[in-house]
Formats: sequence, structure tokens, C-alpha cells
Amino acid sequence: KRISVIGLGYIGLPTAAMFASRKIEVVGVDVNQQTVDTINRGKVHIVEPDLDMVVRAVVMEGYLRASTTTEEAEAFLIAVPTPFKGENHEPDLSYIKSASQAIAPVLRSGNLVILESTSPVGATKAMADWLSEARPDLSFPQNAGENSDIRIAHCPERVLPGKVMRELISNDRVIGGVTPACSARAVELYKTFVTGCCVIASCPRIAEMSKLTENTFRDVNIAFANELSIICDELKLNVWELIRLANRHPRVNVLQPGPGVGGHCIAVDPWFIVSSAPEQARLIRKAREVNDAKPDWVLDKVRAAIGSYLMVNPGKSASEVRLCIYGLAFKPDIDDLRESPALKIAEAIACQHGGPIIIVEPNIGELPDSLRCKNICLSSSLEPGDIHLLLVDHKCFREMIVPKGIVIDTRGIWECIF
Ligand code: SAJ
Repeated sequence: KRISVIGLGYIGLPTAAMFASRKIEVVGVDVNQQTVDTINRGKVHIVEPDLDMVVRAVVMEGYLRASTTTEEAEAFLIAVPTPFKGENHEPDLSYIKSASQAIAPVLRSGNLVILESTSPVGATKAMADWLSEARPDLSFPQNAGENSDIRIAHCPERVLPGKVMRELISNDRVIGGVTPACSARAVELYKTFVTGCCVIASCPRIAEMSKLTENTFRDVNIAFANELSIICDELKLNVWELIRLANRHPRVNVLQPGPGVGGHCIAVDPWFIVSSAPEQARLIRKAREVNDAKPDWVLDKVRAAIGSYLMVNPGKSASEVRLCIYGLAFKPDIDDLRESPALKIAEAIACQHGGPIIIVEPNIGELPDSLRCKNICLSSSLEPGDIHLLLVDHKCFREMIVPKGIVIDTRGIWECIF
């Protein structure tokens, strides 16, 4: 039995490695030749705890290999990106379409095709129709029901970056087969490594919506926390104390405010719900707007802090103000800078502030190109400065003594009023 995983990114590669670690032959397919070459050398192109170790082992043992072309397999798992496009944040299904076109020629009767990518409602049906158009010689479950040659399901990934290898095994899995037989085949496949429950959804559409709902639930709740932090700033209240107190209620669990929401899921997926029901999704849209506006609010705080510093130090000019920024990653204790509000804030400061900027980010070895200026340097520990801006609650910052000077703490780890 052979499994093919299409898309070897943050989800596809760990999933491919997990199946291979159970001694199943896996062929990973990716359009990027460099990614394919890296994996075939037993190396990884993404940072995820324990992934490097597993990939090295399964490539050496011959259970996992990567390729830029598709080949025949028993089951195909599609784990390609589903970004949004344009001002209306319409979902972009072009990667799913390309993946369908790539596997269609090698499909055989009896195959299972699973869409794992986080997808707007209706994407699995679209995929099934693309496959069916390309292969009129085979029957598909959306038309032929239980007698179809091909089985199709949507089984959305729901693992947390930083804990992927653990959560792949232990998380419950939502299985949205087009028919009960499709679901049964998918359950059988995932049971090779999933110890959590495989929960069968009544149809792929509700499985799609369930994944979007999970991330939107988090986004809306973070927006609530972010709005509270802005209200508390206005009322001169400590939002961290407030949340600690409110969370003593048995049915209240307010999340943590921050400089904005990053990553490639929570800031994207709610838009799929909004674009499918724009009139109805009022709260979800507003939450996205609240979270997206938070970096600008932090930038206003930085400008105000520079202003107050210059008021009490009248002999100094703005270009002499030494600014320390703590953290660039999109969340704590990772090196991932993609869609990071901290990076966005640092870039805006780099454009606006002429004085020295010290970026303290112990998880990266060099600054991204967008921050390579002569007045910016990278450090891995506490630095003397006039204004200290904390953007990410890395463990090492929690253990640090609070720096001297004006402190803007967007994560509440130095217990400042903000
Ligand atoms: N954040 C806050 N306050 C909080 C929690 C998070 O500001 O209280 C921010 C983080 O700093 C970060 C962003 O939200 O910028 C997202 O981080 P996250 O840890 O909440 O989530 P992700 O994007 O790493 O992973 C999410 C997870 N979804 C849920 O927890 C519902 C994960 O399980 C999904 O598989 C993943 O999205 C995905 O791939 O969709």
C-alpha cells in the first residue's frame, strides 16, 4: 500500500512523515524542487520540534521519498495552501485545483482522495468535480454514491504549530466523507497513527465549516481581549489584572491581548466564513478588523512614548532615542515570522524611527531583509535602551528582569499598565 501526500509544507510534511513512521510507503509531492531535494537528503525545510528527527529516520529507512511528479497510490492526501485573494478576501482554490489536476491522471478505481487543507464550504465538492471532469472513465461519490470507483473525504488538519508531531497523534479528527463508505475508508487510514477519536461528520460541508469555526472562535475571542486592552488603556486599568480576576468565574475564560493576530490560519480562515455569508457574518468580520487594527494601535503607543521621552529629556532629539524591540515571531517560542504582527510593527518602526533600534529575538540567527538597515541590530538578550517594546512573550523574556526606561508591554509579562 502506498500513500501520496500532495504539498510538503507545515502540514503535509509532518503528516507524510507520520504515515512513513508507521512503516507505510509514502511519496510526498511538491512543486518546489528545492523542497523535494532537501527532503530526499533526509533534511527538513521547516522548523517544527521533532520533525527533523522523524524525517531523517523515515527517509533513511526508505519509507518516505519526495518527488515533483505524482504517481499511482492507494490514497492521496491534499495539503496545499488555501490563501485568500483581493480586497473582499475571496478564497483562492487554485492550489487545490492544481493538485487535483496533478493526481487525476494517476487515479485508479478503489483510490481514496482526502482534502486536508483548511477550505471554504464547498471546496471538497469543487475538488471532486475537478477530478470527475478530468477522469470521465471513473465514477465519483458525488454522482455515483456508495458504488463509486473513487472515495472522497474532507479531513481538516487542526494541529498547533510547535506541537504538530504530538497533536497529529492525539487530536480528535473530523472525518467528512462524501458518503459513509468514503468516511469509513478515511477512518481506516488515519487510525494507523491517530489515537484521538475519528468523529464522522454528516457531510464534507459541515467538516469544512467546523474547521473554520474552530479558528474563528479563537479569532473572535482574541479580538475581545484586544478590545478590552484598548478600553482598559483608556480607563487607566491594568487589563492583565482584569482578565485574571474575570477568569476566576467558572464560566469565563478571556484569552490574552497582544499586538495583533498572526500566523497563516487564524488571520485567514474567518474571512472564508465572511466571504460565504457577508451579510450575516457581522461579528466575525468586526473581530478580524479589531485584530488587524491592533498593530497600528501599538505604533501609536510607540510614537506617544517617544514624545513623552523627549518631553522629559529636552536636550535629546528623536534620532538619539534608543528603541529596543523584544520578539519578532508570530507567537512565543517559535522562529516563524510569517504574517507576524511583531514583524509588521518592527518594519513600521524601522521606516519611521531614525534612531538606533535593537531587535531582541533569540530564535533567529539573522534579521529578515526588510529590517536590514544600518541603524538596526539583532541581539539575543536584554539591552540598555530608552524605550522597550515587548511584542512576543517568549519564555526567555518572562524570565528576564524588567528593563529600565519606558516600557510598552503588549503581552503583560512585565506586569505593566498598558
Ligand atoms: N494569540 C493571542 N492571544 C491568545 C492566543 C493567541 O494574541 O490568547 C495570537 C498568537 O500570538 C498568534 C495568533 O493568535 O499571533 C495565532 O496563534 P495560535 O497559537 O492561537 O494559533 P495558530 O495559528 O498557531 O494555530 C491555529 C490553531 N487553532 C486553534 O487553536 C483553534 C491550530 O489548532 C490549527 O490547526 C491552526 O490554527 C491551523 O492550521 O489552522
